[in-house]
Amino acid sequence: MRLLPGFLSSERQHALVVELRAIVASAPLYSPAMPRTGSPYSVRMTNCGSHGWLSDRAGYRYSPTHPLTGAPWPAIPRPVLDLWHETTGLAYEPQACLVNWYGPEARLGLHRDQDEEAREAPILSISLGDTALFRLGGPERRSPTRSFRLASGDLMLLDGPSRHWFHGVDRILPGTSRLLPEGGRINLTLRRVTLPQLPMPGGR
Ligand code: MD3
Ligand code: FE
Repeated sequence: MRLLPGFLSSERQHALVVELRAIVASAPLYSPAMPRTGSPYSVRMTNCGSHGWLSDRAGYRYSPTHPLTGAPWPAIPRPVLDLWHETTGLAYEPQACLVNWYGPEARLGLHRDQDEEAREAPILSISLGDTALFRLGGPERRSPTRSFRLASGDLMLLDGPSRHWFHGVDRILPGTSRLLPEGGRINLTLRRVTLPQLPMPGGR
């Protein structure tokens, strides 16, 4: 795992918020439901990219369209794609950009990200707005965990073994950022879903 605290200047953070307001205008935030029980998450979500992550009574999956509007997800904005290439050094693009919106009471229970066919592709997380108390465990649910804060402008790159570790958001620390006038936290999670084409030896 690579934590990149303060990676984004305040100008870059503001530019991302402008892009996100346009995304939310065409792909509105919604409250996903937990598999089986159907109880709502406290986090509201939307997506951009070709593959949007969904949770509902039927389970978890990637979908090309918004569950309420039926429209294709908006494209991942260029500045977000630039961050992926800049931090991963990879030539292939991410396909999913999950937008998680946390109000002051929202949290995300301990879980693993395992709905992707591209199991070894890294995951990039971008934090904006209020600071989160984040928990990172290990390969088993019972593995020891450590907690740290994710502040506005911090990036986290999950690569290698940490890609498969348990993690969650214990709580938001309200009033810790002035980036979002309405308060709250936005996390962008960039993922590759299908296996990337392997580069050919010798290129072309
Ligand atoms: C550690 N989101 O959407 S991002 C998720 O802050 C999710 O909204 C959290 O977990 C959030 O699935 C955490 C950081 C993150 C993302 C993927 C990971 C941490 C991770 C995968 C493995 C280990
Ligand atoms: Fe996750």
